[in-house]
Amino acid sequence: MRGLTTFLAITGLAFAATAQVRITEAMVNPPGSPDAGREFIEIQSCRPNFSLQGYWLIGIDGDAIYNPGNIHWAIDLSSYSTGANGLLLVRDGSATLLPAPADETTVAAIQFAFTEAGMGNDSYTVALVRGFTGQVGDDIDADDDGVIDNPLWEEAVHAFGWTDGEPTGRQYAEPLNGVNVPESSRVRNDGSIWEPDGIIFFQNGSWIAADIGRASGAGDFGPFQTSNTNRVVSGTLPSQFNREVTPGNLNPGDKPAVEGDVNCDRCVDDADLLQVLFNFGGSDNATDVNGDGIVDDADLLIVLFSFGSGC
Ligand SMILES: [Ca+2]
Ligand SMILES: [Ca+2]
Ligand SMILES: [Ca+2]
Ligand SMILES: [Ca+2]
Repeated sequence: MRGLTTFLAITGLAFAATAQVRITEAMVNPPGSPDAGREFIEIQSCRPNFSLQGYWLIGIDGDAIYNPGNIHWAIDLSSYSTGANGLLLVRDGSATLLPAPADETTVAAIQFAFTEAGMGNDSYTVALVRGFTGQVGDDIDADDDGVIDNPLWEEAVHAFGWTDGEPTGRQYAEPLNGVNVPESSRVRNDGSIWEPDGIIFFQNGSWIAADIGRASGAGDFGPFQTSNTNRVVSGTLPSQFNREVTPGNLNPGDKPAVEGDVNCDRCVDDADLLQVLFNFGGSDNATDVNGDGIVDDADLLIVLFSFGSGC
């Protein structure tokens, strides 16, 4: 009976799309200036050393003076793979942000990756997409109403965004499978709106978007910490989290990538096995563990050899 129950429970999961890569942390507006050279975006894959062929990070302007929907910058991640812990840290400079990234993390240091002035500190969206077909300066929102009318990607994977309190400010993260940080949660006592400097996503589904300052004794390159007051929290933050910003390191409470983990719960068990079996002979991207375009016995063997890992 237990087998049948498990089978039925898994059947529902087997067809749920599971993103293999997520944005895990970003700092758009570091304390002090200039921003450029000290910003970062961190992403994590469910499985280690994951090829990012076809993945792009893009910045989307939301402020009226910059044309809402304008592609501000676009980074092709195709030549990168995540590290053994699943992390890729995208940096716009080579000077290390503290704490230093883990040895297992892949670091992509690209000068002016987010433009020479850095990511916008106003109404702004950052998205992770697959199959980006546009270029910098293209407009995904011709009439600036906040609704995407010109999608330039095959698949929207994850995103975050916010507005800065101006009525014409736009954000695009929710239709990109991401999070718009609500403006109603960011009202100061005097009625003005504060914009987050960064966001941290945790594997338990919670996230925090907050102002970011220097930790005690920190210089321009960190360590940084999230504000105690200007912060928006969704869900229950992990008990291990103590306000730290951790570019290129696992977020507190999070687990590293696990070989053979198909459904992204950082544990290889019968759920992963069944997902491979249900997709056997197909080309489901999430289930194609070795990335050769087909779900077959090679993928099955990887899952079997990893059975129990991370659990
Ligand atoms: Ca910035
Ligand atoms: Ca526009
Ligand atoms: Ca799993
Ligand atoms: Ca395969």
